[in-house]
Amino acid sequence: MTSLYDITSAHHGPETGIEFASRDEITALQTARAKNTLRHAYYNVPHYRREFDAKGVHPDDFRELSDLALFPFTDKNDLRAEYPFGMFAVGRNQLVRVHASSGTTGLPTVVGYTRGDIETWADLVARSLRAGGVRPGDKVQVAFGYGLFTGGLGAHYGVEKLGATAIPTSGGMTERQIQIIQDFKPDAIMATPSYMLNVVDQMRKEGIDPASTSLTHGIFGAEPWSEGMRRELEEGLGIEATDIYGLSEIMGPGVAQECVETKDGLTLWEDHFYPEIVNPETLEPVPDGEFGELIITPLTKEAFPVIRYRTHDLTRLLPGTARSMRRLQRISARNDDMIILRGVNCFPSQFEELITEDPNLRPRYQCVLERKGRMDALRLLVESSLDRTEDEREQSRQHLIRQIKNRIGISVIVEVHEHVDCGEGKAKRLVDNRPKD
Ligand code: DLL
Repeated sequence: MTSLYDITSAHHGPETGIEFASRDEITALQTARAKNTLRHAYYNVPHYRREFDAKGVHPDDFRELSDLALFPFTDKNDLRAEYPFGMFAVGRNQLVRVHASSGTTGLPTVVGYTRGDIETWADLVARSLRAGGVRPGDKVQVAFGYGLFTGGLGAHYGVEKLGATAIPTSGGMTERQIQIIQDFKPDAIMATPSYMLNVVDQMRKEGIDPASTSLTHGIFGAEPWSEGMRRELEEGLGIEATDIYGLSEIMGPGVAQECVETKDGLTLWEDHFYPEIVNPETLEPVPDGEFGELIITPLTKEAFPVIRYRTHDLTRLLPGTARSMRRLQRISARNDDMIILRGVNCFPSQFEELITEDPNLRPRYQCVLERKGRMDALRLLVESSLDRTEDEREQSRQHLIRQIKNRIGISVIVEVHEHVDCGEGKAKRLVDNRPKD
C-alpha cells in the first residue's frame, strides 16, 4: 500500500535531499501536506468534522500556510474526551500499534499508528540519530522505557532503520545498564538526561570512571534539561550529548533533534511537522524569534492526524543553521509547570542552571510547593555531590539561596540532601503539596 502522503520522492540522505531543501521547497511541501491532513481529519474523524463546522471552516478554505490559523486548536482534553480510540482516522484493520501517555492527571491519551506511520517515525528517528552523530554500524543502548511510553520502541525502530544495532535495555536497573555498557561496549546511549545522571553516579559508586567507557555519543530527551546538565554529561562521560524532542500525540521521539556539529537548538523536521508559536494567553500566532507556546500540526499522519496541537511547551523558532529547516530553542519549560510565587513567575528549570554552577551540588533536584499560613512557599531539595562535608553543604545551601534571590528574584527554602529521588523515567521536578481549595 502506498502512503496517503506520497507527494514527493524526497530522500533522506545527509547533505542532499529534504534536510537541505530550500525554504520554497519546504513551504510547497508543507502546504500540500497540510491540505491533505486537514481533509483527512475532516472526513475521517468526527471530532474534527464537528469542530470545523462549529467554527465555520472547511479544508477548502486552506490555501496557504498562514490559513492554518483559521482552524481550531486541539488540546489534551479533546483527546481525552474521545478516549480511547475515538480520534483514529483509519479502520482498526489498518492500525498496527498504539501507545499512550500517562500525563499528570486523568485518563491517558491514546495514540495510534498505521504501518506507514511506523515507517515515517523510524525514518525520522534514524534521521535524528544521524544528526546527533550516530552512524550505521554503531551499537546504541536504548535506555528509554519500552511499553506504552513512545520513548523505547520509537527509538528502537529508528536505530534499526539507521542500520545501527539496538541494545534494548529499557529504563531502570541501573547496575545492569552499567554491566551492559561495560560488556557490550555501545557507541551511543539514549536516555532521559536525569536518568543518565543516575547511571554516571552509580558508575562512580562502583569505582568505574564514566569517561572510560566505549560511549562517544548520547541522545537525551523526553524532559527539560540545561546547558549545565549537558556539560556535566559530556565531561563526565567524555561524549557528545545532543537533545531529542517529541511527544506522543504528535508521534513520539524524533519530532526535532539537535545537530551535533552546532549544538544550537533542535532542528524541527519540517517536512513532517508544521510549527507555530502562539502567545499562551491570547493564542494569537507570534513571529519567528519570539517566545510562546509551541503548536504543532503533523503533516503526514495517517492513523492519528491532529490539527494545531497545543504542546504547552515554551520555546521559540530560530532560522536553520546545520540544516535548512527551522530550529526550536531548547525547551526548558511547559506553561503548566509555571510556579507563581508571590507574583514572580518561574520554572523549575531555572534552578537547574544555578545548581550546575556549583561543584558541590548535583543537578538532581525537586521543587516542593507548600502553604505556610496564608503564603505559598517553595522548598527546593537539592542533592549534594559525593563526600562533601557539612560545612561545604551549608555554604552551598546559603549560596544557592542568594543566587536564586539575585537572579530569579524569589526567596526560597533550600535543603541539601545526600539523596533526592526524582524517579527513573522523566524526572519529577515539581510537587504541589498546597491544599486544594
Ligand atoms: O517524551 C517522547 C520522547 C521520548 C521524546 C524520548 C524524546 C525522547 P511524552 O511522554 O508524550 O513523549 O511527553 C512529551 O515531554 O511535551 C515535553 O514537555 C517533554 N519533552 C520531550 N522531549 C523533550 C526535550 C515523549 N528534549 C513531553 N526537552 C513534551 C524538553 C521535552 N522537554
